[in-house]
Amino acid sequence: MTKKRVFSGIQPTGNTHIGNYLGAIRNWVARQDEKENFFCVVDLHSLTVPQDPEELRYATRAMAAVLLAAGIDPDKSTLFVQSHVTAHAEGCWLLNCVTPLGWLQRMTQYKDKAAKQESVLTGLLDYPVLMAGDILFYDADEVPVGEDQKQHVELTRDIAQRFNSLYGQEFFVVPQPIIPEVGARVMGLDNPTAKMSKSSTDKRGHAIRILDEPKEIMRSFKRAVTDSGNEIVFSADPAKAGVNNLLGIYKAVTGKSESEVEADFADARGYGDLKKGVAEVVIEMLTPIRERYEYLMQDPAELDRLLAVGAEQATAVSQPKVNAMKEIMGLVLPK
Ligand code: ATP
Ligand code: LTN
Repeated sequence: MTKKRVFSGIQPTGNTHIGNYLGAIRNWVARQDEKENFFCVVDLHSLTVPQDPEELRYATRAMAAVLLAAGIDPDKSTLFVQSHVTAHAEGCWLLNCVTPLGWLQRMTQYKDKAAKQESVLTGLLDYPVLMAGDILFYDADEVPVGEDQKQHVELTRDIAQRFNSLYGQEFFVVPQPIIPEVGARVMGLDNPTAKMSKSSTDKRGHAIRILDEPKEIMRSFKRAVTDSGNEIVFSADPAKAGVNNLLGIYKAVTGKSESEVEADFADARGYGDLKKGVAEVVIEMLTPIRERYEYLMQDPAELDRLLAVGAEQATAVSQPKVNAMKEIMGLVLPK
């Protein structure tokens, strides 16, 4: 049986956090053997909000190192940087010309991010079309992402179906979002009603970053917002969102069931013990990743070499697909 093809991406905006790890990266690593994998550091997506050029350049290599440190194996998966494969930007234009504007204006991520910008860039609105291309140019069957990206994968399906019906053939594979059962939506420690996000990590106490030192992880959990009660149980009560988030993180990290998690904290003397218990399992999970990251970042030439191999493999798949699109759409291919 041929393996299902997987595509996923992550922005090199620094500050990779446990939400990214539990919601996405960990699941990419876990299923690497069963699938044919393409993982992409989506630097072009990062440009949709203003970036410092030097920081973006650093963060792109750093993100590749984080993915390798987390267990992405270049012998099993193609790991590459989006801008190294020109088919993405080229094919995005072609998809722009079949995507109705109204579909993009309805995207919740666009509305949220646009509300935070003084001047909204065209690229921010077009972000989901670039993402659709990432997925469609590889004929990916599955797209493992956190909950917040579900709407973008659904839009990708709509764009694929529209193209297929406009040009009268099954040209694009219509992909499925794969959302994990646990860890799909880790909330901010400072505000458990908003998702943990890279762009908010400048605020102290918002996120646990993958590269945080143990002391910092413990400190951030100790500061996490909870409530004035002392009951340590899973709950849908909005007033208990902080405790629920901490228990959810513990559950995702340990793989235990909800009743096992609650049993682990049955003797806790209060939220202090809960925070310490969660911090300990997170520190244990992240320490080997941080150590491998530090090792990999000592050899940027080797990182660049791995990314060049990845770009070549990715180009071999996506450029022929974009060329075929051009042909279907009526463009003359150069001889
Ligand atoms: P930004 O805040 O800059 O938009 P982000 O934290 O959402 O960034 P992305 O690079 O956009 O990070 O997302 C990478 C992957 O991590 C995606 O699959 C996304 O769904 C997942 N992800 C992001 N935040 C969370 C979260 N809080 N919980 C679970 N998964 C998440
Ligand atoms: N928008 C995604 C990142 C992303 C992506 C993709 C994810 C860009 N292209 C293709 C899956 C497949 C995000 O995580 N914010």
